[in-house]
Amino acid sequence: MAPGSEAELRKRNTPKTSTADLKAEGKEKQPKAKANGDSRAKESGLSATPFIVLVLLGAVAVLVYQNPAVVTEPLFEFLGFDTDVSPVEPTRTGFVADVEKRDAVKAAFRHAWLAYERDAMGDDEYHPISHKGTNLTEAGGIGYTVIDSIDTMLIMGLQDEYERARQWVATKLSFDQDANFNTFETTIRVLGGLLSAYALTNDSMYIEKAVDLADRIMPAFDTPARLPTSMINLAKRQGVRAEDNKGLVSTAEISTLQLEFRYLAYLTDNDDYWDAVEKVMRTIRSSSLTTGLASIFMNPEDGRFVLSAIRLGSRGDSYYEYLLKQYLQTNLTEHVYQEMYNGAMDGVHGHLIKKGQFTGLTYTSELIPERNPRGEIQWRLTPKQDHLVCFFGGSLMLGAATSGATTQPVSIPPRPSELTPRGKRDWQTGEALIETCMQTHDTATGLAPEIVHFRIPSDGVVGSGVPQDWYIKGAQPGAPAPYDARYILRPETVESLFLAYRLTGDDKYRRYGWKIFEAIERHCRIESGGYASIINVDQVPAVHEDKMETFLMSETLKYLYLLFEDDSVLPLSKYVFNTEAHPLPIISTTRKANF
Ligand code: DMJ
Repeated sequence: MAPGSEAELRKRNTPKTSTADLKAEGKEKQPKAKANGDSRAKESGLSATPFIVLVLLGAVAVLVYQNPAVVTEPLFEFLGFDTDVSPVEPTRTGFVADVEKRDAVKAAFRHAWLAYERDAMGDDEYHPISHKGTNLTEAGGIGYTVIDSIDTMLIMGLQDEYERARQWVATKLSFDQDANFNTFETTIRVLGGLLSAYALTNDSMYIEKAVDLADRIMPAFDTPARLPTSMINLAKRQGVRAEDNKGLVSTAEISTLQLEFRYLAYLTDNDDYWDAVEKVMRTIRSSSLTTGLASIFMNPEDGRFVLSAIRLGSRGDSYYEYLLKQYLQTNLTEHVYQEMYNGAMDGVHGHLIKKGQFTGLTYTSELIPERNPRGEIQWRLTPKQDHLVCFFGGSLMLGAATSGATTQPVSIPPRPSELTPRGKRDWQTGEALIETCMQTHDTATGLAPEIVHFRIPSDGVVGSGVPQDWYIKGAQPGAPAPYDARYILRPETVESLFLAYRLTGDDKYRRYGWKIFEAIERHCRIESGGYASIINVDQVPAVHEDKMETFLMSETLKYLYLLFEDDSVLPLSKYVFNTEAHPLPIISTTRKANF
C-alpha cells in the first residue's frame, strides 16, 4: 500500500496500548482485587465490624486518590470559587466524517498546491497573483513550502502530489545554504515537517534530512546561557544574533523547538538534541517570574528575562503552547512541565484574561512595561488581542482534558467530576475564548483581522456606529486599511475549532469551521490557482496581497480537513501537533526532565 494513503494512515493509527490505556486498565483491575480481599477476610474469620470500617475507609481513600475533585470541589465551592462547567451530554466517540465538507477542503488544498507546483516548485514562498516563487534568502531555498505541505498530502491521501513532493525532497533539497535563516521558523516548518513525514511513512530519507538540518541548527545553542540565537547560518553552522532586537532572543522562539528536537533525539538515540532544548527550559524555569508569566524577550548572555511585554500573541504564544505539549509528548510523565503550565495558566487568568465591560466577551490583554516620570516601572494593561492568540481557546481545552483532569482519558466532553478545579476553569475560559474569536469574524468578509482591540471605558472610541465589543484600531471608512485589518490565511481559530470538536463532539464547531472555510473560498481564492492574503477584512470585494503563506497548506487547510474527518485519523491520544500543525507521535521514553 502506498505510504500516506488514507487506508494506510488509518492502519498506522490503529490504537496501540499507551500509558493512558494502561492506567485505565489498572483502574479497572482494582475492584477485582478488592473483591478478593473481601473474600479472604470472610475466610479468615475476622470480626466483621472493624473490618468493614477499614474496607470503607480504604475505599474512600482510593476514591479520593483517583478523583481528588470529590474533596476539592466542595472545598473550592466553600471558598467561593466557581466550579461549574457547562452541562455534559453522554460521552461521544467515533465521530463520523462529513465527507462532502472534508473533500471540499481537500479540493482547496489541491487548488493551492497545484498552483504552487506549476509556478514555483521548490521555492520557499509563493506569490499567487504574480505566479512567482521566491526564496527566503539569496543563497537558495530550503524547501519551506514543499516540506511544510507534505504531511497534509499524506493525511488527505493525495498520493500523486505526495510522490512528486517526496521526489523533490529526495533529489533537490539542500540545506547547505550560506545565509541566515530564522532558527524557530526553520525548526517548526522544515524540521517539524520532515519529522512528521517520517512519523506518517517510516521513510528513512526524512530522518537523514532531519539529522542534516538539526546538526546545522545545533550551533545556535552555543551562547553563554545556551539560549539559541534567533538566526542560524546553515552552511557555516554558526548562530547569528538578530540585529533588530539588540541580540536578545524571543521567548516563544527559544521555547518552541522542544517537540521537534526531542522527537529527533528519540528516533536517533542522540541525546544531544534533547539536552540542548531541555537546557533552555531549565533556564526559563530558573529565571521565571513569580506570576508564572513570561516576558517576550530573554538575554542569551545571562539567561534572564528582559523587561518587555507579556502577552499570548507574537513572541509569547507558543511558549504557553509548548509547556503543555512537552507534557503531552512524553505521555503526561514529565511533571515539571505540568507544573510550569499550571503556574502559567494561573498567571494568565490572574493578569491577562478579561471580560468586556459592555458585552461580557472573554478576551486576553497584554501587559506593557512603562516608566513613570519618577523612573519606576508600571505595567499598562492593553486590551489588544492578536489573531495568533486564537490558538489559546483550544489549547486551554486540551490542557483541561489532560493536565487538568482527574482521570485519563476523560469523557467527550469531560464530565465535571473528571476535571480538577483548575481544569474546569481552563475549560470554561477555552470555550469562551473560542466564542470571542468567532465574534472577531463578524466582518464584511467573515474573516478575522490580524489584531483586534476590545472596548474599555477609557479607550476614547467615540462617534456614531461605535462597536460595543471590539474594533480594528485605525480603521476609518474611506481611509487606507491599517496593518491590523489584514487576514493572512492564519490557522489559529480553526486550530482551536478542531481541538474543541475532538474534545466535545459539539457540531457547532464544525459549523463555525465551515463558515470560515466558505469565507476563505469567497475572498482569498485566486481563480488561476492558489489563495492570497487580503488587506482589509472589512472590504468587499477583497483586495489581495500577493502572498500565500506556507501555513495555509500546513495548518489552516489541515485543521479544517481534520475537523471534518473522522476522529480515528490522528487521535489526540496518540499525537501531539507541533505549532505548525505537524503531528508527532506521543512517545514512551524513560528519559525524564532533568531539572
Ligand atoms: C505559524 O507559523 C505557527 O503557528 C506559529 O507558532 C505562529 N503562527 C504561525 C501561523 O499563524
